[in-house]
Amino acid sequence: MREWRVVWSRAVLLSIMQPMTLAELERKVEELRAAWRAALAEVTDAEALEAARIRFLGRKGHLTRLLSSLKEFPPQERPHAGRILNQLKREISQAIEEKGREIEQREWERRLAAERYDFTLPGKWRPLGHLHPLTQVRLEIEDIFMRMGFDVASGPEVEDDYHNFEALNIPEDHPARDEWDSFYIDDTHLLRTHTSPVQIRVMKSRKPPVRIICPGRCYRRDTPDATHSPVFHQVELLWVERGLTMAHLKWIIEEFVRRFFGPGYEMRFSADFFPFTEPSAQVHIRREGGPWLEIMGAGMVDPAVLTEVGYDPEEVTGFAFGLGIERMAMLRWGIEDIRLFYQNDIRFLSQF
Ligand code: 2NM
Repeated sequence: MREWRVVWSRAVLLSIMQPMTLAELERKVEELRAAWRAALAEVTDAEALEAARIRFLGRKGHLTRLLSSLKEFPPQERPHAGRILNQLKREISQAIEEKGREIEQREWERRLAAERYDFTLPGKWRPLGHLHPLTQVRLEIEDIFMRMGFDVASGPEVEDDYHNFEALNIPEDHPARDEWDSFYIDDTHLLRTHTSPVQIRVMKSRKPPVRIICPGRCYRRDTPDATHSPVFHQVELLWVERGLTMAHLKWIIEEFVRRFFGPGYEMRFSADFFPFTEPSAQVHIRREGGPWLEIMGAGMVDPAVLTEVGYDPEEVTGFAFGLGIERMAMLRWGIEDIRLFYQNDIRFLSQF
């Protein structure tokens, strides 16, 4: 048996579907405009606005559907049909943009009212601490010498006679021991009077070349006054290597003065005596027209000290110096009483 299939031609379809007339389109456009205005009136937030946009302008939206019927109008009616549809489309698009801005503005105002941040108010003052002036000076000195290739070494503050005195060529009953009035813990232990014992320990544990600085706390049994404190801080430097001379020592000190105090200082070495160096010197600096200021003691390490730590003084030489951190700080800032550093008076400390 033969099957029959009905084939609908475009012409037949159109005649059945009865294409829209212009008047009908105008009516629909007006209905849609009214529907849009009603929908818009209901919109109060961004989500609702987006939903309305999709309903009217989306791919399957009311207006989009009407626009796609344009092609069914005879060519002479299309311009008019297009115009009224596009007018509505423009109205809707503009309304969406305006409403969007309005919603954003209202949201901003709501947040301003609710959160009430006033960015023009002055902030709360939170004082920031800072390092103690002696710490600042110590770190700066460490930095200067580390850049020149020196290691920072440290050791015990409670020392024995041997490391604090004997190894440094200061035998018992030597009159020089009186220069370092010390705090003894028991018969053979004391609070170190300088950081030199650290250098003895380092030399005994390493082969030359040795390039170190030893910053640290030291103790001497002094009566406190403007320039003496029973607790104070030192940095000692030591360089031991083949061929070192006093000239190298002078260069290192000159370089230190330039970096710590700045340019324009004159330097003077004068003879002094320390049991652990030979020759020994004290070092002064002065600025044009200013007074000479003593900044440190220095010298070539005594052959007896080199021998004691197991080095051969025929093979290597060394130089050393010792400076007081308090003294450096007092010179830098014009502080006249060493005791100010230890009184923890914030009016003093906060100036640095
Ligand atoms: C100073 C002055 C001169 C010094 C010497 C040594 C050592 F351990 F190498 F022998 N350490 N520190 C020295 C030399 C210290 O202080 C005013």
